[in-house]
Amino acid sequence: MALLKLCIALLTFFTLASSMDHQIVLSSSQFNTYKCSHFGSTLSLPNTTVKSAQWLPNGTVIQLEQGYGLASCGWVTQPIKRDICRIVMHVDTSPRSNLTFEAWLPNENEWNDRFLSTGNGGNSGCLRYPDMAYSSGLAFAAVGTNNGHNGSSGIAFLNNDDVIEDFAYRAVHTGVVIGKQITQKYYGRAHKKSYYAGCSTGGRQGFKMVQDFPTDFDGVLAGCPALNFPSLQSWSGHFQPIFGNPGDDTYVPQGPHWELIHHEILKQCDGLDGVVDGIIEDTRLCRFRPEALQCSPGLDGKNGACLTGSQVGAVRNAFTDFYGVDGNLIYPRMQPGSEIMASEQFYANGTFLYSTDWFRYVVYDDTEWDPETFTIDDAQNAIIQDPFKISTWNGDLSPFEEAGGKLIHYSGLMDATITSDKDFWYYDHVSRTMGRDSHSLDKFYRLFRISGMSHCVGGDGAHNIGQRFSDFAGLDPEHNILEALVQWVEDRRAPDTITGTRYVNQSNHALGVDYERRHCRYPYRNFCHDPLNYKDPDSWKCII
Ligand SMILES: *[C@@H]1O[C@H](CO)[C@@H](O)[C@H](O)[C@H]1NC(C)=O
Ligand SMILES: *[C@@H]1O[C@H](CO)[C@@H](O)[C@H](O)[C@H]1NC(C)=O
Ligand SMILES: *[C@@H]1O[C@H](CO)[C@@H](O)[C@H](O)[C@H]1NC(C)=O
Ligand SMILES: *[C@@H]1O[C@H](CO)[C@@H](O)[C@H](O)[C@H]1NC(C)=O
Ligand SMILES: *[C@@H]1O[C@H](CO)[C@@H](O)[C@H](O)[C@H]1NC(C)=O
Ligand SMILES: *[C@@H]1O[C@H](CO)[C@@H](O)[C@H](O)[C@H]1NC(C)=O
Ligand SMILES: [Ca+2]
Repeated sequence: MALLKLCIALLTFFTLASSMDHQIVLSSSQFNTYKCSHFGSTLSLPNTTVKSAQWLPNGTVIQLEQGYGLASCGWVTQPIKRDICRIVMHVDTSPRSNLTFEAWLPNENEWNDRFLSTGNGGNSGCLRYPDMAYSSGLAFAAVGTNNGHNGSSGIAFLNNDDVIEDFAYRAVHTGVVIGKQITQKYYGRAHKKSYYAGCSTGGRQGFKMVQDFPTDFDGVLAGCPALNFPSLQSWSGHFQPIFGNPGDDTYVPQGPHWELIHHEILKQCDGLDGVVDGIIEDTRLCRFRPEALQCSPGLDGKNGACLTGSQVGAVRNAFTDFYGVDGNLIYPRMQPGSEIMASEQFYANGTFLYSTDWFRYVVYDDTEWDPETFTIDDAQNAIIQDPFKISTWNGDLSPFEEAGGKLIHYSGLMDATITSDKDFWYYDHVSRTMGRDSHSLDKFYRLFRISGMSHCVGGDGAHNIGQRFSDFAGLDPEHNILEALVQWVEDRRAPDTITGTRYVNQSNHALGVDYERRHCRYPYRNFCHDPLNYKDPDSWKCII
């Protein structure tokens, strides 16, 4: 308030001065510039140092400082979508760890009275600038952190539990605690509702907050979450022993072989939802039989027209649930439909970067650990270690429900990075743990299965649901999953479906819409009763 009074006094002074000598006029951008930098220079919060505070007009392209927008994060510049006050801070979370933390605050007269925290991805280390631009563009007061270290590598975890603790939960939670105070101080009034939006590791972070900090958010949007995190690392790594290296008889090279496999999967499963359209609506129903691709006697399959017995065996293993030393499920099978992208990511070439980092820098603190030696004993070690319960597997969400929270979980059914089977696995775990059927869970927790969506963005189907700016298809809550969450929290209207859009050309939305499809919430599945008109959303029905 004191700051506001000061600003008003200043404004009055300049207005008076200008009316006297007709020379000095303080424009609204000058006012905002002054307000933002003055706010930054007087902000005082525990463990927090302000590095910069700058008002930026809509359209500004931020040149990201190398330290924050490290090349490994993939972001060098970031255009913003409305006027903001950008505050960059350093926050000490412990003597051995710290955050880079940013708040992007819309102008006071444009702010929607909502607070929103973004999350991260992979092992990063990377403040998600595109999500900051998207949510502040939608008029949220947005915050985000670098999750306790810089860059996409996990090497900062080596011999430093404090950095792992930031990564597991503390960075997001600290950012929320500080971010809410900053929001209140900047606008002179508190936010009305608080939201979270993240995908992948960001999805896991959302669930972690729901599980452990149930009052941080009124609404949480968690996509393609990296749940059961240590076991996910093992799952990613276990493709190495399954496929081996180029030259091994189990190895399936990138290119024609995987196109053949994808084609066969569609042949066996695409029509199960009522229409052959290149999209599998319910991957659970797909029990792919790779033996259909077995080479006839005398053929070696080198041209990619068939698979050898060893290759068929490897493919069958990849599409089989992965069990551990005690017979417990470590992670469910790779999901059918995702195989082309998966082959480009990690089937092709054995080791999966992220799992190597986790075993080297967290499980063993051994920079020489060799991913080719991976066995289920390593998976067991990762399960037992589970630092700061990063597994994020608590199935009791009742504190969040009792606090009035709403949770939207979405899952891409072409996800090559984290099999979507784990989403049903977790949802069913919640159902059993809380003793609630899906009708009852619907009151606060809904899981939407987005057919034809890859990991968080992109894919072959109607994957544009407004989860990120790249996958934007309108602001109305039916087409925008973040606005659907807002409507659920604030108007108590829960989404029954989310309409996804498929564009004629995904990199050029201006070329128009190919089709829209309403995605169902689990355990409903989408079925087409009018296959000749499959592009019409009304040709589909959510059935149990
Ligand atoms: C991340 O980079 C920023 C900017 O260069 C730096 O201030 C900060 O200390 C770095 N954080 C860590 C954990 O190294
Ligand atoms: C920001 O600028 C773009 C491009 O001029 C415009 O389309 C958009 O509406 C502006 N955003 C706001 C919130 O004014
Ligand atoms: C400041 O950081 C220290 C750890 O370095 C922590 O113990 C303390 O709780 C923090 N203070 C606040 C107000 O968060
Ligand atoms: C932040 O923490 C990292 C360790 O993760 C350390 O190397 C760096 O010096 C710290 N930065 C500051 C400014 O304290
Ligand atoms: C395998 O992965 C390594 C490291 O990511 C990369 O340098 C190499 O080019 C890849 N090889 C193939 C055949 O894709
Ligand atoms: C889609 O649009 C992009 C960008 O305009 C263009 O480069 C690409 O060729 C288009 N793709 C197709 C299949 O038309
Ligand atoms: Ca289909």
